[in-house]
Amino acid sequence: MGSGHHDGMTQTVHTFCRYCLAACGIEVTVADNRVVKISADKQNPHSWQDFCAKGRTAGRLVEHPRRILAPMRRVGERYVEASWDEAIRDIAARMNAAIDAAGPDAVGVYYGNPAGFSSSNVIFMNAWLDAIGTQSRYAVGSVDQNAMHVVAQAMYGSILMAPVSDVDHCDYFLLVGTNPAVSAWNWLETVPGGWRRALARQADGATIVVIDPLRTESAERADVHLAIRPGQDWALLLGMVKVILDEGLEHIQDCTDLAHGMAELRALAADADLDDLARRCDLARSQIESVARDFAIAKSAMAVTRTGVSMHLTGTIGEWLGHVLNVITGRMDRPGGRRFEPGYVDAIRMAGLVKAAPHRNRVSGREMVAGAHALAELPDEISTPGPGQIRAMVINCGNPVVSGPDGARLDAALAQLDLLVAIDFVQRESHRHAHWLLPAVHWLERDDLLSFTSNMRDEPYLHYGAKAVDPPPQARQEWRIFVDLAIAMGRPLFGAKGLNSFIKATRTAARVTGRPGLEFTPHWVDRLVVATGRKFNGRRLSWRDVRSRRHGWVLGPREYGHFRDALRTPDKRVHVAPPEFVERTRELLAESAPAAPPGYPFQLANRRHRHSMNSWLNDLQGLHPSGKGSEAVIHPDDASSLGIRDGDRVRVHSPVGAVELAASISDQPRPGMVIIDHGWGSRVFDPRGGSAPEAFGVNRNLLVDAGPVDPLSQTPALSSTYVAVERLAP
Ligand SMILES: Nc1nc2c(c(=O)[nH]1)N[C@H]1C(S)=C(S)[C@@H](COP(=O)(O)OP(=O)(O)OC[C@H]3O[C@@H](n4cnc5c(=O)[nH]c(N)nc54)[C@H](O)[C@@H]3O)O[C@H]1N2
Ligand SMILES: Nc1nc2c(c(=O)[nH]1)N[C@H]1C(S)=C(S)[C@@H](COP(=O)(O)OP(=O)(O)OC[C@H]3O[C@@H](n4cnc5c(=O)[nH]c(N)nc54)[C@H](O)[C@@H]3O)O[C@H]1N2
Ligand code: SF4
Ligand SMILES: [Mo]
Repeated sequence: MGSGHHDGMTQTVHTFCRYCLAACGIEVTVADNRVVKISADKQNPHSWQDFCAKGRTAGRLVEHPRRILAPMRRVGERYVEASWDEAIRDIAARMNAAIDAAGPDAVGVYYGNPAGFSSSNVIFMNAWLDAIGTQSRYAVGSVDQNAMHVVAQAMYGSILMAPVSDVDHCDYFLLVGTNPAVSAWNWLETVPGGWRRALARQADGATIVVIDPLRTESAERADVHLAIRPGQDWALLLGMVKVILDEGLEHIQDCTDLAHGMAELRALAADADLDDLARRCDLARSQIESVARDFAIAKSAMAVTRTGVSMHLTGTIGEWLGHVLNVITGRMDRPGGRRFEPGYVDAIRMAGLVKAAPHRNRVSGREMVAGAHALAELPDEISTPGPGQIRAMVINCGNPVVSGPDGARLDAALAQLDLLVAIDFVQRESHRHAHWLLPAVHWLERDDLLSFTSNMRDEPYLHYGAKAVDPPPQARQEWRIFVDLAIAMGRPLFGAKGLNSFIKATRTAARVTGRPGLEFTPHWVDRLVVATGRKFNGRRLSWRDVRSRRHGWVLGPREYGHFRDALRTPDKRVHVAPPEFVERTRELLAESAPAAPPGYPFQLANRRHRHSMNSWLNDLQGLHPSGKGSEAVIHPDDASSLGIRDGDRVRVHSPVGAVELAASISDQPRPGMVIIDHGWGSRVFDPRGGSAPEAFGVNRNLLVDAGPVDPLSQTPALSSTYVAVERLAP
């Protein structure tokens, strides 16, 4: 078992929570291979401070009463347990048949957010996809962070160049589309306890500005809260850039030496009209002017943009202009701004080694973003006949029917597949048509070294995530499933001839000699990463040190001065006006100001809860005791004009779907907005017991049209969909 110590019958393991990027250090008390208690590891020098109820109750998911404990094969409307041999053989044969009939793209994958919290999952999934040679790759990015990848590529030269926030020195926080009081300070960068640290700065005189259509927990504590019209951050941020450039408040040195494209940026700002921008984002011109001036003249400042900016048809432009604000006011690589953290491995260089061939989808004609196609396109690629049609799929750590747009359409498409394989702990909404359910290993049951997020931490930090308990005997890590599938399909991992034979040889050697250590595991990759990683104090890290630092390891101080060197643009400058962004902004400026379409006067807003993790904890007993959490939150003015009272049943509908739920009256949303939390409406099935599925709330993404997407990030209007609301007869 992992690092820990015994004390009579119980054992204590120090590791970290892998639900979100905060990666809180935790102390797990274990008895008889069962989790007894999880608490914050206060000896963790970096990352225990966000510790929350999700981490505290992680043991309950491990012991989920409906957990899948062995491979299960669908027989009619039931599932029966099978051996791994049977599962791998059957899946491999059916996938090979699909490929023989229609080519490699007939086999596809969707991978979700938790895949990124395993050190081996994505690497070996890609090895298997490369073995097949399929381009049918779909990822969660298009309903989350693609805008950031697109902007990072265009401005800094790498999709992974994610500047970290230097919270402890910041005097002016401009937080746009983020609710760190609930979600923790993380999205491709993480500052442990970031919100509390920002509040500590505020107590010392710093200003916190929150831009959010909802009066969130973070907005409540802000010095300034601007309740912007959703999807219009680009207009506010362009207005701020304009004020700063017009009034000569920019950082001359960085605009001259660091930025490339200032002339184009100035031209764009000059052509925009501040009153027009103010109308678009529904803020007063004077409000835009004053935040712009305060931001520019603050001693130190940072703009932070997150999912509230990205989940719109304008997301990439909003994200881009947030970065532009930081660059032109001299906030990059300076105290209190956004730094580059080199970490212990150069993940940006590693990402650069992956050279995927450009690929366009046959129906939409769109290219991949960050190595994957958009979830919005998946239904058409399954249901449109012809070469390249997807016939077999794996869902790896995902619940796309709930997390993506127009879940009903995706559900109908998944039902048409010849083969659907789900790798998960429980059978959720997106897995209901699965032919095979494969039992996954929870992070409490596996070792992880998350080296590729090394650049995303706000200080050089390493933590070897030890497992706390052993997994159920039949559960398997994804890497093992993908390796076994490639071998059974007779297709070489990574497309590299000889690798499958080598892995098989290590297995034989381990069996014959009785030394399990000879068998290939992803730890070989971890060790290689550490052995070739950055030096600290002139020395490379040793594997033994990595394993022995049970509470996590802060490797050195936070340093400035690494940003310029990390840039991957050919001229080593930040490209502040990529032509495709400028062009798209001009298109937005030419469009008329946003207005609700006839019949759908409201906009659908979105919230996260401290006790939810996207769609996968809402069924956990104890975290949501009342089952509450799925309601339509309506502003009192709107409620009174619709004749809706607190607790009334309402129907919320859009041109693509409808949901029914209880109304809750609150002035948290802007008038004209209805909040329905994301992540609910996923049923949990019972493949072992065969009892009825349990339902938890409604899926608000059934209302989101998958048709229109941001052309740059391919993200749909998850947080600005127009809807109608009506009261249902009691
Ligand atoms: N309207 C709206 N839509 C949204 C969002 C929003 O705010 N509003 N948020 C978006 C964001 S930011 C995200 S990240 C996505 C999430 O979208 P997804 O990643 O598609 O969905 P999750 O809800 O995270 O579901 C993860 C699934 O993986 C399983 N799982 C967890 N750990 C493991 C593991 O180690 N192995 C395996 N095999 N399975 C595992 C869980 O049981 C669960 O079924 O949703 C997006 N969709
Ligand atoms: N408790 C909890 N923590 C989480 C997660 C979780 O599900 N639960 N998910 C994790 C994941 S996967 C991610 S990606 C991060 C996300 O972290 P954040 O991006 O901070 O996520 P949210 O808390 O949803 O905050 C987004 C905010 O944007 C606002 N917003 C919506 N539309 C607009 C708009 O047009 N303009 C502006 N300015 N604001 C808008 C919303 O009202 C909301 O308050 O959180 C992580 N942390
Ligand atoms: S879910 Fe909670 S405990 Fe786990 S890493 Fe995120 S903030 Fe920390
Ligand atoms: Mo996310």
